[in-house]
Amino acid sequence: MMLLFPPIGYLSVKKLLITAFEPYGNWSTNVSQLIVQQLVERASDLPPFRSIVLPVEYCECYQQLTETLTEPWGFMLHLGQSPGSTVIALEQFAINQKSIETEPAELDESGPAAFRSRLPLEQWSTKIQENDIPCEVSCHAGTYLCNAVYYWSSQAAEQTGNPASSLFVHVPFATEQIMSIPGKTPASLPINMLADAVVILLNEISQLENSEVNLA
Ligand code: PCA
Repeated sequence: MMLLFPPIGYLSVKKLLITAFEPYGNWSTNVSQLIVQQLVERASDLPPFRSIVLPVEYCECYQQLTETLTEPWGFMLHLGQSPGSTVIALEQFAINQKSIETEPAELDESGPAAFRSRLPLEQWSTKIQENDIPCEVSCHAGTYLCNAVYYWSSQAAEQTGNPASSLFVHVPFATEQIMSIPGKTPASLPINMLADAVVILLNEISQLENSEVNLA
């Protein structure tokens, strides 16, 4: 299935940022990066976007992200890999906590305990499911870098007066990514299906009212 982006929504999205992560742990690729590559290939059918690939290390990631977030983005869509997951997960909460590869601690001692998404995630999840792609709204993005990026981005969105301009999406492995792994292969979905789901989200994002996300 190749989804075409309806041109009507294009004009409203002025500055769209999509972030992915570098490979980490035992994996030589990160599905978020593979999806961005697919989006770049489909760029002529999509609204203009800029993509960055973040390192999976707290300090470096924070530095690179905050530097990028000094620009006024209309929307920030963050993608991350969720090993073992069977569905695309639209994350509802970013929590002020880190505990993986570091001592348990708050991400920001003076920050709020959590940010809750104000986007119509259930509606968006249904849209994706209607295209036969497994998707759900997930409570929160865990306590690793994905959650940290969502927290820092939600904080930036709040500070710039566009609280509904950030979303984190956790993505299962792509089948193409794990086929060569010896032994029992983990759960996965085809890369085209994962990219299609993100295209559906971009379509929904582009249809948000300007007043909701201040895309101008
Ligand atoms: N997934 C990890 C960090 C980077 C990524 O792609 C996470 O779920 O936090």
